[in-house]
Amino acid sequence: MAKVYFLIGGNLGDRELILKTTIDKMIDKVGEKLELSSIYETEPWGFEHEQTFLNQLVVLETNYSAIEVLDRTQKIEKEMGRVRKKNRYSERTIDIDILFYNDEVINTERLEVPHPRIQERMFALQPLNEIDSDMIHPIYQKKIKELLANCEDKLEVKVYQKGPQ
Ligand code: A4P
Ligand code: MG
Repeated sequence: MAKVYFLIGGNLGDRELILKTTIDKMIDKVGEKLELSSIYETEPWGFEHEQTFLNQLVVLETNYSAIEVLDRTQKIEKEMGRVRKKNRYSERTIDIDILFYNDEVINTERLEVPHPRIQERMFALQPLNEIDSDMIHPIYQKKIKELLANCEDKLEVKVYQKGPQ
């Protein structure tokens, strides 16, 4: 059994309904729900767009390997109508990122775990901090609350709907 932390989010369409539907599909296809964070409203990181994101942390327990989990979450992104654009960072209906898979470090062409940009992003650190502030990042060997205290990202991240959902 593996404990997997996902950050999901999007800034197009009915953002709240898309989060809820995505979580239902993840529970159906990936694993059992352990925890959900509050829903956060977050300014786009890395690009400009008029519509803010809704982001949420999802923690599941799964029997699937990390790459099988990625296959399954990418299938869900497709079902949810995600259209990939050429630009590196762009607007989207839903993105499902694997932040942590147990405390494993994975570096393959398709999959990097822990997600390489957690420490630069308040929209990832704040929901992580809500759920597990003492968890140790397996590469930096620092607690989430320490990464949060050291993060210089100034983009706005606010609670949109307080959890648990
Ligand atoms: N991939 C590698 N590692 C992972 C992982 N840990 N989890 C590969 C998920 N996928 C992983 O992803 C590109 C490729 O990353 C996948 O094919 C997979 O094999 P993608 O979903 O096609 O593209 P993307 O998400 O647009 O690009 P990227 O570089 O993954 O961007 P990020 O880091 O996901 O950032 N601002 C706010 N406020 N909220 C957001 O949620 N998200 C992004 C996307 C940017 N700005 C944001 C937000
Ligand atoms: Mg992504």
